[in-house]
Amino acid sequence: MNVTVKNEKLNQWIREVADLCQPDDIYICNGSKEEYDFMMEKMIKSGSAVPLKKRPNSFHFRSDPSDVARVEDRTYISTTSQDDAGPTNNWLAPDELKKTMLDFYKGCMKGRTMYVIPFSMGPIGSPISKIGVEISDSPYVVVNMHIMTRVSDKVMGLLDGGADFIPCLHSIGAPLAEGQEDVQWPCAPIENKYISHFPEDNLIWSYGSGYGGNALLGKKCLALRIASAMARREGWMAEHMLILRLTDPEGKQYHIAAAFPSACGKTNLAMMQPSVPGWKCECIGDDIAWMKTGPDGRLYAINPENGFFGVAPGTSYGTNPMAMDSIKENVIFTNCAVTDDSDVWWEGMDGDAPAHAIDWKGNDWTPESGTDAAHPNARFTAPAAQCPVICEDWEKPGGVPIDIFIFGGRRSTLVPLVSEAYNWDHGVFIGATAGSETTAANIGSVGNFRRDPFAMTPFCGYNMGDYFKHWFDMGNKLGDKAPRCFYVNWFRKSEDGKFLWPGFSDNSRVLKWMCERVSGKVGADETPIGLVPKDGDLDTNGLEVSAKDMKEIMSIDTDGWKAEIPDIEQHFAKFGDRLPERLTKQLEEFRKRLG
Ligand code: OXD
Ligand code: MN
Repeated sequence: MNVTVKNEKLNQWIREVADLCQPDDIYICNGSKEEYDFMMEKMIKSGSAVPLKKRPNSFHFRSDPSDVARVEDRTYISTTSQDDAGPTNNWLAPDELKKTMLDFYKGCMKGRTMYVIPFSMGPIGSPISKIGVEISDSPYVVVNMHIMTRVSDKVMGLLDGGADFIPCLHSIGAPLAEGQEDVQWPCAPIENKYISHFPEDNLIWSYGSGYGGNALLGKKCLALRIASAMARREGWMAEHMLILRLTDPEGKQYHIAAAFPSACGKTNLAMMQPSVPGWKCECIGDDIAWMKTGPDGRLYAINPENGFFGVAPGTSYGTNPMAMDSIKENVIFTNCAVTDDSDVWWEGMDGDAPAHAIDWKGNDWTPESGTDAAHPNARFTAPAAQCPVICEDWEKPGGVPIDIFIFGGRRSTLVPLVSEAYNWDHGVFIGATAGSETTAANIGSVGNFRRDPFAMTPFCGYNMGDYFKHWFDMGNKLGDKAPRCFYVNWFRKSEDGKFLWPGFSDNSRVLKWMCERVSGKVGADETPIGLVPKDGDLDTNGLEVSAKDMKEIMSIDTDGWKAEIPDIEQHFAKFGDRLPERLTKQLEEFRKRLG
């Protein structure tokens, strides 16, 4: 284990972790294709990766049935004072949490290789990017990090030159005793899993899970939880937002950043192909936006990621053709079904279900089985560059200027298709009160309503009251250059339980209206909840939605909104004196508008 790197902080950390976790071996990753192929080869031999004959250079993995999603209940923001983590985060004191986790980490990599993964979140060298180093004992993590982040010896070069980095320690928590045979997906039991963040030290410790956001630490842990805390300190924004560019028929570009909770269609919207003629949509990112003010005072966004970790079920040529075309080759699939002709399949894919497949648990499956063939949170990991509509500026170091913010969630009732905030403060109010029905992206119940401010509830690395204040501070800084704020709901249902809005490519109609608002081409009607399209302004040409349903989609049920007020009050009360006065004022004004 004679490993030395030139960066002294990194060198020392590698040594400390190796002493603690006692791996058999240490391997420093360089991000090369040879490295990727070598790791895959190893995992094919061990039986954890299955090559797919129908998709070149693509592989399928099956996780342990207990390790299928993010574990919000086991996720901690560990600050000296509990108040700094706030009411929406699990908290343990850093000393206590570190002590517990150090006990788990002791000898946890025995029988395994410790991989050191230097990565950049954001284009290497961009002034908005950050370097992380993940230490992990999971080869599955290494290959996923190759796709999701920029793993490269160029990053090691920057570290050699003294660049700072965010240490991200990960172990699956499954040491192997001498001669012990490995299992297909080693991990620790749920009660021993910890996804811990120490924002005061810019430090991440994850133990016990090998799945997605619990284990690929560049994504939710670094790019959202730690980055949001850094962003607040440094005056920028790290948000759970897709980024897209929309170009109108005259060639004018608009950049949109949209925050929706997990598994609410961010990937679909990010790659949407407009049904309105003459409009073009290009994808910049599907999950995370890092935004800083530029020299012209506008807000510029980059996508810190390098790939898509998308929810597979429901993805089809009907719902997201660009995603389907992004996952033809060089993809890692997790927890899908595998067909007899060696392809993946999931519920909602185009065409008929296969007559027989092996389901995500490894069992024989037929359409008569009555169970899901793919886990509802089955995922694909695909390089962003493979998306046919990836924007040519998606890696522009300085980012793209944001014109529009969209907030939203899954609400089967009450919330209309679209409304615009009256001003920045009202925008912060609609973001702060956003709510959604829960999805399978987290372990826990599905379909329950929860307030999910700015879709950041699971991802804000500090007190959310302070996070609201940070939004107001950013508004002060941006002044009249601030993006305009909108709220959407693609998921409203009729009384008989049918979706009222077709969604997908027809969402372009809503985006078009937003752009026309920004360019001053259309007016809007004032309502208690915000500004809504005037009759005829929302482009419904060729849309197969009845006038009655259109009316219902846009209807505003004043009594229903009045009934929301006590819940919003309770939601705000949780933040105590950390709740900005400006939000209380917004609630007052909302109440008055409702009459
Ligand atoms: C994701 C999530 O994986 O939000 O993006 O869960
Ligand atoms: Mn997400």
